[in-house]
Amino acid sequence: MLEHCVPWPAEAAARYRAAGYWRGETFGALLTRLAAAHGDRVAVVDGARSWTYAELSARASRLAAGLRDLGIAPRDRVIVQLPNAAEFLETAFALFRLGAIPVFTLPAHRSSEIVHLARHCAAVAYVVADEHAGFDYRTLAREVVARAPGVRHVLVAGDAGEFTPLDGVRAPEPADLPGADPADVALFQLSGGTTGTPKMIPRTHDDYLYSIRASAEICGLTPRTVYLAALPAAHNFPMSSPGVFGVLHAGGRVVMAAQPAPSTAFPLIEAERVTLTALVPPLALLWMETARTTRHDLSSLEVLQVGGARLGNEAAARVPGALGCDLQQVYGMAEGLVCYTRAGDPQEYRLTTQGRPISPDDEIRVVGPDGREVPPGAPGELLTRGPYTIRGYYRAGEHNAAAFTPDGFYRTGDVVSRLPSGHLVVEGREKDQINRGGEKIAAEEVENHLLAHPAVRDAAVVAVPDRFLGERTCAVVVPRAAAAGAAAPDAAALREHLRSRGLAPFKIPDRFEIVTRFPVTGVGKISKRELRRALAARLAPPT
Ligand code: J2J
Repeated sequence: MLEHCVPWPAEAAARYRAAGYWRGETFGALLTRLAAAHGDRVAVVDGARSWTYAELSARASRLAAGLRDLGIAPRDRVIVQLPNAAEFLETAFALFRLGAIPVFTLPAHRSSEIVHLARHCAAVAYVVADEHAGFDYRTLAREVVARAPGVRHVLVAGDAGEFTPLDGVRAPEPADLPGADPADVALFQLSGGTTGTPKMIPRTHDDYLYSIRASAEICGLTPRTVYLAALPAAHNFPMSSPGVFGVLHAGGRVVMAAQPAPSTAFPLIEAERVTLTALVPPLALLWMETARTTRHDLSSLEVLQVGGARLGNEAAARVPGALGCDLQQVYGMAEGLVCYTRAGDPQEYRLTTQGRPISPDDEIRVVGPDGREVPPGAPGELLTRGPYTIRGYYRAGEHNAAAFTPDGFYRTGDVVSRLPSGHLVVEGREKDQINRGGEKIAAEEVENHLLAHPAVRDAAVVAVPDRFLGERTCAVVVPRAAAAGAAAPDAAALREHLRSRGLAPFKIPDRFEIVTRFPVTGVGKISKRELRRALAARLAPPT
């Protein structure tokens, strides 16, 4: 396995192979197999473009050969920051075929995240679109290459400016490519995180393909499936649960939506006869609201998956009536474990639980503060290990010691209760993270950026309840004592400060509260619990 990654113990790996979970196939080989089986079928639709499986495979090989000619080698890390477009799949499979390792970042990430990641994994290349959603990624790329000089190539889909156009990289002919070891890292996902910097999640061909194959089966995907990629395809949910890769695995069709708003998604559902898509709860609410008055025909939609944050029971019950399709709840994490409600589950479970794990070999422990398992049905922290859950983050020895138990269970930081049927209900969270409608924000990361402001003495970032997003972010800031006559910072100044530091826009707090001191616990630490309670009482809309 790639250096600085934590492999599964040999005994566990042997067990997962013997059970048939890890099959020794790579993503590159998978696409070859798919092209042979479904060559003339359409794999991906993006606006006016559509590529068959044979075309996608040929393009991926030609791009892989071109990347190799640029000097990109097996195991090199390549930061990929592409919106939902056909090139997303082409680039991913080109890197898989070459044995280079994509680091999938979100279109919303900015220099703070990209520079950190590029340095942390010594990335040699960065792949972006020219523009997306009003943002020019070439500007970002200029900053990235200046601050992370190891990035030798910037490849741009579209108008490349001074950089290398992706279109010019493809070799005229596919070539023999080195390929990859199925037990090695195929790609990096990013952790929602709880620490000062985003953590990188190494996923192997073996483990990720198992989760994709099993997800496709649980979700009943077939070559008839038409999947709308509405959430950013780089995120683990629309990538693998079963997501774009699961749909390709089943021989289905992926329809790329540039953004998830109903104004973009509804016409695509109608035109492409979409059968399946995945959303986070706030978007599901928006879609339900918009569907009331839409003139678009959504009748092809069979299943709406909702996950990434807790969908309220009341909203869950409204999905079938509002959108004319079944609801599937998905509770997953880029670190591994994914739970689904199943079509055959009793209705009550489909509406009120977040499903049960993919694999019979997903080990689940629900523990109290003392680390001992709580009685069935009682809430506790979820710990898990299994055939597609990582044993450690990339280059994160110290953090790994806290994030995993000595016997390899991942501490999810989620508070769940487990029903006798094995279904999990997500009750809350212990980790210091804000889940802003499915977008994860590590409090410490934003706090560190705030502390870098010269007029800030202390800062705490906490969640406040929000009817639409579930949670919004509030930064509570203690200014330095009227520092030599300098004005105390206000919300606008702090917002601008965070923006200028290149923080992804979704991490910039919705609200700032300037206070003179924090509530402290008995041992003198900030009591975030107290802060949350005080803010919730003051800010929450009356229910
Ligand atoms: C409550 N909290 C949830 C749910 C995730 C499928 C689906 C989602 C993700 C994802 C994913 C939740 N109800 N239904 O990777 O493959 C919160 C939990 C969890 C964290 C993981 C997938 N579904 N969550 O959201 O890595 O707190 O993955 O630990 O972004 O989201 O976030 P992330």
